[in-house]
Amino acid sequence: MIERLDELFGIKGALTFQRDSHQWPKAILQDDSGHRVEILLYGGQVLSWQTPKNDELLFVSSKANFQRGKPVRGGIPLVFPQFGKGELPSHGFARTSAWEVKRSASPQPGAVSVTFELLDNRSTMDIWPHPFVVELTVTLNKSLKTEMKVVNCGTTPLYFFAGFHTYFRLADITRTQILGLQGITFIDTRRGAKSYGVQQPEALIIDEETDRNYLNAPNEVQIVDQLLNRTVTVKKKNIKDLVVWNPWAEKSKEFQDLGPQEFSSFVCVEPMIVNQKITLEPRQTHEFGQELSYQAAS
Ligand code: TA6
Repeated sequence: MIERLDELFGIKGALTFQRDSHQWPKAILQDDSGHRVEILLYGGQVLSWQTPKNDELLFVSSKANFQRGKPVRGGIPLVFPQFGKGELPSHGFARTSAWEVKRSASPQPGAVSVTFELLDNRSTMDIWPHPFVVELTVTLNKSLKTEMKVVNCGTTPLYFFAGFHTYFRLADITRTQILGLQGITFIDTRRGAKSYGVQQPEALIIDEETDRNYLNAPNEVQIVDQLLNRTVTVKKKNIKDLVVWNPWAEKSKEFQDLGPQEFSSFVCVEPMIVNQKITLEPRQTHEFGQELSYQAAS
């Protein structure tokens, strides 16, 4: 399989395929400035985004599950067609499905992109009786872009929520600021409650369990890691809302796939279609994405 993927989609010096330590197929992208990204075909999940100095910008739990049918905690889990808990598995089935490689490209010199595809299948139709195509395109060109395209292949309208549940690696969450949300209304969804608030200070500093859906959020926010002197910028496109999540110490105990102290090493900043579902008429398409970039201490 790996040889076949390399033969069909490999790009010399930019895109290759390997099996990870769990023997799961993954794509490895490298741009000409030495950035590196790894993407599992399982879940279409980015698990690593590294700087040319091999600094890891994403967080993956040391206790992450690598068992088919279970989500991998970390990197950029895809949310589709449901956000959170509901009739479907938490955050939908995209992140626990097998994606196929559809195409690869070098869109401009030094850049590389690979597109994965998920189609409806017997198991999705059993729980979500809608024919669909979802494409995920990952592009690395110093910045990291993840873009999804959803196509309604049925004869009735398709309703879905979706987004990118990105885990950003931090030196210490108490020395981290999230900028760009001042004045934005959010829903506090901790423990299922639904209370509203408005982001008062310019800098959101997380010092307790935080689970907020920021509504109609700005298209650009910054995550400032003061210890590492590194700022990551999250830009969203065609996505209205932004979720900020950290379970903190107590809630972390509920996750067997998260170490007890690991809450201090990540924050999830998630461009998310969460407050209003998307409605797609038959044969209609909806495209949306995020672009991640960073400034590091020289
Ligand atoms: O995005 C925030 C959230 O919905 C939290 O409420 C928490 O459930 C988190 O996602 C993790 O969900 P997961 O299904 O990946 O354990």
